[in-house]
Amino acid sequence: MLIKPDGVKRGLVGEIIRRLEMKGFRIVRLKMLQLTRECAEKLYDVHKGKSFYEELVKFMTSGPVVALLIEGEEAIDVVRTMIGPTDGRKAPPGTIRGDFSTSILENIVHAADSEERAQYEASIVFNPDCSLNENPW
Ligand code: FUP
Repeated sequence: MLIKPDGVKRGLVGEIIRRLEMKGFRIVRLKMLQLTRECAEKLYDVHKGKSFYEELVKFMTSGPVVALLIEGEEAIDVVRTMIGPTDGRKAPPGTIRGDFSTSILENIVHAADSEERAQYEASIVFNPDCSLNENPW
């Protein structure tokens, strides 16, 4: 899971981690980093060529993000339910996006949608080469 630049800027890191922990998930790795363009592109490889791709990569590299590796019962499906649908305007209240976003692009969080993707994404965000500056502050 990633807390995106808007989530970090708006001071929602604690609230998001609180929700995950209250639910019963374990945070097994956690890192703040600013993604390099190359790594943001790898992260969103499936969207390459789409109309919003450039804007998405720009946004994801615009500030620090928080990367979380989460463990727990059916973590992928349950976390996806907790974050809600992509568009913050359509995400129901009670979901992270539904409670904190009115945008499809700036939607606070990302969560992997399969175990394979979770492994792929973790290998990117926890790789020191993907961090523009080990201490973005
Ligand atoms: P999700 O799995 O809910 O994060 O959504 P997607 O993989 O479909 O999209 C990834 C990101 O691309 C979104 F978080 C924001 C961006 N996006 C847009 O900006 N516009 C769109 O129409 C679709 C996605």
